[in-house]
Amino acid sequence: MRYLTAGESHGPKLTGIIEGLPAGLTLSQQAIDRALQARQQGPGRGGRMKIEQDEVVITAGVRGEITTGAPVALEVKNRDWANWESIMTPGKDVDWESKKVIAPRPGHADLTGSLKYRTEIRNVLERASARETAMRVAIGSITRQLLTNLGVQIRGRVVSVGAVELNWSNTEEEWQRAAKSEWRVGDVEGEQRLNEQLNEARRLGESLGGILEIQVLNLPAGLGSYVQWDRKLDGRLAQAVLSVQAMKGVSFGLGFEAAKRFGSEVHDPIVYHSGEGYQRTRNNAGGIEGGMTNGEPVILQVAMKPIPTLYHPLSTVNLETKEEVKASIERSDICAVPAALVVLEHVIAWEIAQAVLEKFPADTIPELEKAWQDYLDYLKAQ
Ligand code: EPS
Repeated sequence: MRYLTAGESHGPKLTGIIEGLPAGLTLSQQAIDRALQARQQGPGRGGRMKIEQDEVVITAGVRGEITTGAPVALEVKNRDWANWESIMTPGKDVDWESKKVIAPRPGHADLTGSLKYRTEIRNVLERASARETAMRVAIGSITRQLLTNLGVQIRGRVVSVGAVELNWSNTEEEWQRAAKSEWRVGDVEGEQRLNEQLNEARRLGESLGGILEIQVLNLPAGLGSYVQWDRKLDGRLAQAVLSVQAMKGVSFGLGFEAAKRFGSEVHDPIVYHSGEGYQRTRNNAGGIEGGMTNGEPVILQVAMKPIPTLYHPLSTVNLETKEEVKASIERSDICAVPAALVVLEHVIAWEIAQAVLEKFPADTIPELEKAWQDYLDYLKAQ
C-alpha cells in the first residue's frame, strides 16, 4: 500500500489517496469521523479548533461501505477557508500581501522552507502545518479498521506533558481512564497538575510538548523482516512517527534505559506453553526483535517538542530589513499532546497494516483473513 496527502492549512480542503487496500473491507465512515473528532480535542488547543468540525468525504474506491480494490480518495474540508478565500484559492488571482509572514518562527519550517523553495513564508507554513495530520488520521483510520477486524488493538496514553510526570502502573483500569480522559492520562490527580501547568504556559505565552506511549496488541510474531535494512519494522515505525510534525524522538520498550543495563537485565527470556507457542517472560524489547514483531505487544514512546509558535516570541530576523525582531505570532495551540496521540495511533496503524499486507499479500479481505488465521494456527501448533 501507499498513500499521498495534499492540502494547505487554510486552503479549500485536504486530499488523500490510498492505493493497495484489499477489496471487500467494510468501512465505517462514522469511525473515521470519530477519529477526526478525537484529534481535535484536548486542553491547550487554539481558536482554530472552534472553527473546524472535521468530517471525511470518500469520493472513490468505496461502493456503499465496501472497498472495491480501486484507489480510495478522501477529502476533509477546511471550514476556515471561508475566511481565507481571497488569499488561499488555487487557480485565481489572490491577495499576496495581507497574510504575508516576514519574521520566521524559530523551530518551524518557516526560514529554511522559504530559502529552499525561494518563496514567502506563508507558502511554507501552510503546508508544514500540522493541519495535514487530519488527513493522515482519516487514512490511518481505514487501516485501523482493517486491523480491528483481525483482532489487533491500538491504544495510547500521555506519559508526561512539559515537566509534569503522570503516575502510571499499567492496569486495565488506568487504560480505560486514559481513553476517556481529555488529557489521555490514567492519573486523575495528575490532570489537575496538567491544567495548572497549562494555565501557567498560557500566562507566560509559552507552549508545551510531552511524551506519548502507543501500544499495539495481538500481533503475531514475524511482521517486518531482518533480511534488508528497509524492511525492519522498528525502523519503519520510527520513520512514520518522526514524520509527524513536532515529533523528535522515539524508543521501543525499555528504550534508552536499555543502554545503561547489563544484557541479562535487558533481553526477554523465552518460554514455551503447549497450545500457545512461544512467549516472553517480560517485554523490555517492546515487542520487536531483529526488525520483526516477536508476538509481545509493540510498545513505543515518542517525544514531542513544544509547538514553535509562541505568544511570547523568540528573536528572529525580518527577512526584508534583516533587523532583529520578534518572531511572528500566528494563532496557535499551546499544547497539542493529546491530539498528537490520536495522530500517532493512526500513523502506526498504517505501518502495521502495511507490514500485515506484506506478510499476507491479498487482493481481498477474505484471502487476508484466511492467511492470517492459518498463520496464527501454525504459530500455536509449534
Ligand atoms: C498549526 C496552527 C494552527 C493549528 C493547526 C496547526 O492553525 P491556525 O494557524 O489556523 O490557527 O490549529 O492545527 C490545525 C489546524 C489542525 O487541524 O490540527 C500549525 O502551524 O501547525
